[in-house]
Amino acid sequence: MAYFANIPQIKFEGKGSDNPLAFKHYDPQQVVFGKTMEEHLRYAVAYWHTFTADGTDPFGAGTAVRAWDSLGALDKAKARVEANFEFMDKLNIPFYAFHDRDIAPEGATLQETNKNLDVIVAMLKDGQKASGRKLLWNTQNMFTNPRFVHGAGTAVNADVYAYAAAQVKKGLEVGKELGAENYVFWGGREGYETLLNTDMKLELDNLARLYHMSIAYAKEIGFDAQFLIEPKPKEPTKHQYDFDSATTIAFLQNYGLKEHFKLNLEANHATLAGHTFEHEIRVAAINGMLGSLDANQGDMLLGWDTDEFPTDLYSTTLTMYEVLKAGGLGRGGVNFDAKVRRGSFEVEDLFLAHIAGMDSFAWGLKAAAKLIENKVLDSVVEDRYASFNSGIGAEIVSGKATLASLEQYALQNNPIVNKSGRQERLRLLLSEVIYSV
Ligand code: XUL
Ligand code: CO
Repeated sequence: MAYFANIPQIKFEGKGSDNPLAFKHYDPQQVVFGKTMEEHLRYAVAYWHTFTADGTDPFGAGTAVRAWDSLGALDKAKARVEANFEFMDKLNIPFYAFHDRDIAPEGATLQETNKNLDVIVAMLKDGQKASGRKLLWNTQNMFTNPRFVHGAGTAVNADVYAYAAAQVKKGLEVGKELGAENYVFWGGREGYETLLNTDMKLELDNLARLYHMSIAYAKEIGFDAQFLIEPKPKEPTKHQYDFDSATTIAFLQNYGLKEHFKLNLEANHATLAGHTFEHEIRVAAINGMLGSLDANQGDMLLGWDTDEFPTDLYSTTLTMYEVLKAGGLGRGGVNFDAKVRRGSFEVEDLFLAHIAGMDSFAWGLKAAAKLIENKVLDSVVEDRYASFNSGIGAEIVSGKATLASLEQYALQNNPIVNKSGRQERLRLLLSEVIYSV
């Protein structure tokens, strides 16, 4: 069955086109900064937002109108698999990503749940083979079911912890079966509400134990995906343990896990943590931990994870600037962890939203390449730190300087002369580059 029969194949038509169902910037084969756009961006569809979610919010029922709405649970899951590959083909998106519970319904027991999963995974495997589309990553949903009310890998109840471990084990097997490039851990309930009833140390130790067991099992079954942790500071719990890049890296280092993981960074999670997306990417990159991106954006006027499709060109440009500077995404990609607004309930909106995100990131990629090729920011940064290239600065950087030698220098160096950072000028230059590509 064709689920999107009214939607044409989405093609690149260029900047002059006024066809809403066409790309104006994303030209997969166009070479930018030494690689095709397709190779740089490695776009992925987020299964949960695109095929599973229906627009339900805390105040109202779902609004989405989908061809599979009236089907029973397992038939619905099967229809979504077909829709997934048709959707990826129409938009020419190479990857997809899912949680276990997005793709198949839970049964009455873990055995039944795993059986449902097996049926759908077999279908996904066939779909991947027939289409050449691939799995960017899979993960386990250990936050929706009420059993995870007090956590999963940080559960207060050992029975829940054991269940979570079983779910991760199955997730790793599914990832191997489908050749996932990465395997994600996002700690939806790995945090706490109040210290009055929480043993933080035990929870963190247990979380690290779960990760060590996962590494061991992946090795045992020969699943060689890159493991990723996705930081988020809050929501659903008040204090999430993987708060941001820096906190997560420190956790991984403390528990001897750093070499086994990289980070999956999400724009709206960064802003919830009080950071920009580019800050999170820079922190990961300078620590050798940049893995993959969940592309979306928040809303300046709302304080929660709104997961909007990314259309802010300043953000997509600065994001791709960080990615290019870091040497690319490697096995990672740009996964649209984004949902259409509740009012955008038609199937066509799913396409329009992905086109908006894909064009905005392609635009950002072109602008970022130009920023680097024209040394727009590099020359400013080089000049700003030039005092560390010679004289006393070179002595500091080489490690020769001591407190005594620096004191001797400071005592006779009067007055100190500083230069302007020229931030406003740079912001305008950035705008000029974005609108020139
Ligand atoms: C939640 C979120 C998750 C992860 C995967 O905010 O981003 O969907 O991407 O569990
Ligand atoms: Co995400």
